[in-house]
Amino acid sequence: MHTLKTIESPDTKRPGRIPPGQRQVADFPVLHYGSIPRVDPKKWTLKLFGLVEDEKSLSLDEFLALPHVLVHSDIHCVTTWSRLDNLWEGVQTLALMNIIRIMPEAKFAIIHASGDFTTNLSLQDFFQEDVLLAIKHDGHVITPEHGYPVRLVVPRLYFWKSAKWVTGIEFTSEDRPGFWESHGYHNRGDPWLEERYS
Ligand SMILES: Nc1nc2c(c(=O)[nH]1)N[C@H]1C(S)=C(S)[C@@H](COP(=O)(O)O)O[C@H]1N2
Ligand SMILES: [Mo]
Repeated sequence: MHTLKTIESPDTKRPGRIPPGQRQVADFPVLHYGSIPRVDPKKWTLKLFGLVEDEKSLSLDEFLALPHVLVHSDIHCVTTWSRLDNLWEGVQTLALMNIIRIMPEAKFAIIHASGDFTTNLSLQDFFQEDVLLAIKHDGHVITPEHGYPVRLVVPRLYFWKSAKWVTGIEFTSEDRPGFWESHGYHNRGDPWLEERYS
């Protein structure tokens, strides 16, 4: 069998893995604003747009043809639950660099998801090696409530940055607060610094 490369998110190697103010859970809570979209995989596209040389719209088949990796990471939700040892499969955001040319003026990625949800990341945070567009969690296709068909996973920031039901990535020169960031959440969200609210 073909073995995928596994990337260890650096937080999994900390001697104490639970950030301040968090508690460990064994289950996998479901949290989001609005209702769970029913995404038709045949119609799903990933749009890469904004400050790129050629905007692209990938079908699910085209997206799945990109190289896959595994990422071992911890989840820290701002509502204080942490879920350790998650194994994600998907496409590293770094792999997008091979299919688009991002303009030098671009400094931020705005992640777009079903139902007009957005979240913002600096390109520095977006292009860490443990950040991926995930299709599987712990060996199973991601369920509709957790973001089927494709969700972002940003292991080193609070989980609200990990947009479910991703539909596009926009590259911008100016930062633009996303949904939760406009509703009082911190602009960056580092759990080790307790960047919870702004
Ligand atoms: N599209 C979308 N993605 C989202 C959200 C949302 O409201 N819409 N909520 C975020 C928040 S606040 C959290 S805590 C996590 C929860 O992910 P889970 O339901 O898989 O645990 O999803 C994040 N991704
Ligand atoms: Mo959240």
